[in-house]
Amino acid sequence: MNSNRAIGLAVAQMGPVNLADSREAVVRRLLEMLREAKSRGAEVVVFPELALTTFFPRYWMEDEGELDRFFEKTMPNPRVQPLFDEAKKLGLGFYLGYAELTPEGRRFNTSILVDKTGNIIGKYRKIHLPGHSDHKLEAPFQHLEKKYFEVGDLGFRVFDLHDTRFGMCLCNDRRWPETYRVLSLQSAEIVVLGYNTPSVNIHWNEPVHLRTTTHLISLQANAYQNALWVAAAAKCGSEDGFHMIGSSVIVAPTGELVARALTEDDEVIVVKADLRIGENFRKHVFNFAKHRRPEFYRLIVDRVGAGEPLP
Ligand code: CDV
Repeated sequence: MNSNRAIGLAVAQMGPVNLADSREAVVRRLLEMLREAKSRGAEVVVFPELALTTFFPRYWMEDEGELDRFFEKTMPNPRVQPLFDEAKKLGLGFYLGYAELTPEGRRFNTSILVDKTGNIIGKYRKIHLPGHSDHKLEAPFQHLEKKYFEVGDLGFRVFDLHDTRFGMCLCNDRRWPETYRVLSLQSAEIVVLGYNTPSVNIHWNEPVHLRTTTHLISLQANAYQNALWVAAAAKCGSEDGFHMIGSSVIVAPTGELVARALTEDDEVIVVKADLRIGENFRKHVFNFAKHRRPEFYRLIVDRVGAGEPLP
């Protein structure tokens, strides 16, 4: 475990990636933020979900060939290699979200954790896929994660990086308490995640400000209730006219916002995350071994949807 019990944690928020932007151009932006994060004391940098492309699930596509251009068949690959090389040179770890196409032709919304030597030490495939798989002609845009991705098959696992225990998730996962609890039951100290959250809800007339409110509430409540740090990186602003919320944040185990992005552009926020704060909560109010009562939580795993009350 990390002996000084503090780690330089950075979130590298991204402004829009438009359809016409090349991978090379996107990677150049990531490199710039990597260097800035290093100069400001970061040891690990968190990039967004589907960081290498525009948020393509907003577009209806029937042609596999058309879809393929948004997916990475290998990781790293020549277009993304400069990011791995620079991170190794700088001695930085990072988290990166991208669309994964496996050799068997399976598609996942994926994130990886890379250590300071440039090795991939962890992979996560998104479990809570939001949206729909049908073509909603009446909607202003689509949210086709259920069409373009399979449900992740790797579970919620933890990975040790810089002597700190990390858990990963992606975007909609951050709204589900089960995500964090499964990770905190494996002693996660920091949960890292990327997100693309459209400002407009295509299902009902949700006031725009609620998109940011519910984003922050989800992160803050779950950081506190699981005694861990949360670092969340947005891709935001207007991608070809489709706006997504910003408000990338780093949240302490107290539930407090310690850093928050001010713009909807590429922006780096950094904190020295004191891991002892989480240790205190885990020793006392959230001492799981002492206080949890799983015999009363059975419904959480036995039932999926809400049903009748127990007899
Ligand atoms: N990319 C996402 O998972 N977005 C969802 C939207 C659809 C609400 C989110 O939870 O932010």
